[in-house]
Order: sequence, then structure tokens, then C-alpha cells
Amino acid sequence: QEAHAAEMERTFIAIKPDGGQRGLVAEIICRFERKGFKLVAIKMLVPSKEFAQKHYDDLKEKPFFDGLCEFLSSGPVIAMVWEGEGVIKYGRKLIGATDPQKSEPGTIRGDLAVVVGRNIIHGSDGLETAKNEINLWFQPQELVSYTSNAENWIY
Ligand code: FUP
Repeated sequence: QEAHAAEMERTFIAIKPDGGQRGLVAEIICRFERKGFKLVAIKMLVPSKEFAQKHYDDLKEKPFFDGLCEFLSSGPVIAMVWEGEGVIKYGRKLIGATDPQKSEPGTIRGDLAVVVGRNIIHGSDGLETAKNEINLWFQPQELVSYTSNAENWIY
């Protein structure tokens, strides 16, 4: 069981400041939880602008980079690690397209957001970025190892 959990795929998910301000934290967590993914780390923090710049480092050449980092550091962020088979790719599916005008209804951004600069949630886009982002946002001891009874029924 322990070895199984260690091998399970993980992704970094963050509710951005707009999600918190709009009272959408429970709604967003609920969608990952009821799908069958497992929450293994969660904390609330206001990231510094420097930290936001690190998080979005691969977008530093984009014209919206400064505004994006300013925004991410403008209020509380709910940082999480979710675990489960296919959680990186399927997490992105739950989240929906980057631009909420293009996200399908039924997705988090499709149902709950309107503009790309306020798209309420972040999710890692691949195995490598997931590892990097989890390492950036969390200390190893903040990732909680536990067995949930539900897992026996999900898998
Ligand atoms: P995503 O992985 O869906 O979060 O999308 P990106 O990594 O491409 O973009 C990261 C964030 O930059 C988006 F969540 C919102 C912001 N962004 C803009 O503000 N304008 C754009 O044209 C594209 C992205």
C-alpha cells in the first residue's frame, strides 16, 4: 500500500486569489474530490511577487507576465497537491481551457470564470512541471502519506 502510494501520480493545483475572493474554494476542491482524486497537501499563503515569478518562470517573455505575477501575489492562494491515476492530464480536463471564453461548460473555468486574466485556478501541465511545482510550493514533509478507505473502491 505504501509503495503503491509512492508511485501514484501527483499534480500541483492552486486556487488563485480570485477563486478565494469569490468564495469558490469548496466548489473547486469538491470537483477533484468527488472525481476520486486524493488530496495529499493543502495550505493557504500569499505568495510574494518574486515567488510568483519563479512559479511562472517559463512565461517570463510573455507580455502578460508582470500582470500575471502581480495578480497571483495579490491575495491568498490555496496551494494543493492531488494524487491519482492520470491526475495531471485529467486535472487539466477538470480545469478546462486557459481562456474561460473557450473552456467547455462543465469545466471549472467554463462554469466559474469569464476572462483569461482571472481564470481562478492553476494546474500543472505535465509530469516534469508537476514535480517542479510541487517542489517549489511544498516541503517534502508537507506531503501527507495516508490511506483513504475510498481508494479501495476507486481502484
Ligand atoms: P494554463 O496552463 O492553462 O494556466 O495556461 P498558461 O500556462 O498558458 O498561462 C498561465 C496563466 O497566464 C493563465 F492562467 C492566465 C495567464 N494568461 C493571460 O493572462 N493571458 C494569456 O493570453 C494567456 C495566459
